[in-house]
Amino acid sequence: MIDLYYWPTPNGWKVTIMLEECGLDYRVHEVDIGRGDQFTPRFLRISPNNRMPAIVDNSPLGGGAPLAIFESGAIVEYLADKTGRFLPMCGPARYKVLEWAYWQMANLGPMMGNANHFRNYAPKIVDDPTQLAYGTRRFVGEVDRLCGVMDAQLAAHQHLAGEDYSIADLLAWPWAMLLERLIDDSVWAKFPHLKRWVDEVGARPAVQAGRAVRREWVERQLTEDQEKARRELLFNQSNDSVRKARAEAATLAIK
Ligand SMILES: N[C@@H](CCC(=O)N[C@@H](CS)C(=O)NCC(=O)O)C(=O)O
Repeated sequence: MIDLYYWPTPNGWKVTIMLEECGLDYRVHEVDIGRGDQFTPRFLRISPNNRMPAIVDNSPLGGGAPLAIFESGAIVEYLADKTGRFLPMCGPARYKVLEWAYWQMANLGPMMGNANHFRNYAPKIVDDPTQLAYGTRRFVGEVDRLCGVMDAQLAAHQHLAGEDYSIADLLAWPWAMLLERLIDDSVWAKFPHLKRWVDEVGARPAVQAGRAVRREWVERQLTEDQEKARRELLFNQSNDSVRKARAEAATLAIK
């Protein structure tokens, strides 16, 4: 059994999609990042970067004590190695998949996250709109560039790392399918091969099941005050936000 520490966001869906694709048994634990669950010592013991998703595999690959892993890319790569699915075990094809998996982790996710921040959250926090122009242009421009990278690859290949569906696709899809919401629907006319792939991957039953896990948690309506507190918690962090809890976390066992 795998314990999944989760909140329904693109990085969380990568892991639920992989768990569904592999048919693994898992138990979902709520990490409400707007309420501050990511700062508790118990969670920091598993995920020292105070970010979800994270897992604890109680029957880890290779045996031994329960294994805690944080970072969605590392979790998905581990599950691929554990099950022998969606990532070749060796040889050039493995590195082609890893190339695109790491590309997603270092590029598409962070750039879309920052573009979303400048477009949708920062205007509610920063009073002077001229302060937002540079950041918005920088990150929305990077997202546009990255869409071009994916579109060219998907014009030549069925999937991101070649002809086969792999962890590269299921890591990139949860972000890519949000492009329309981040930019607008003109994005698909500009990147038709990307659109073809978003639709095909999105039609997979495991992708739909993974995307739906605990969807109701984010459908709860927050009051204006709760929204404000959530923004304060998420966008105002420093080392001091976790220093005390981290010290306590060091004294805890994984389970
Ligand atoms: N690179 C990390 C990013 C994880 C991440 O940013 N998670 C966000 C939600 S999508 C989070 O936990 N945020 C909590 C916070 O900002 O305190 C991964 O892919 O696992």
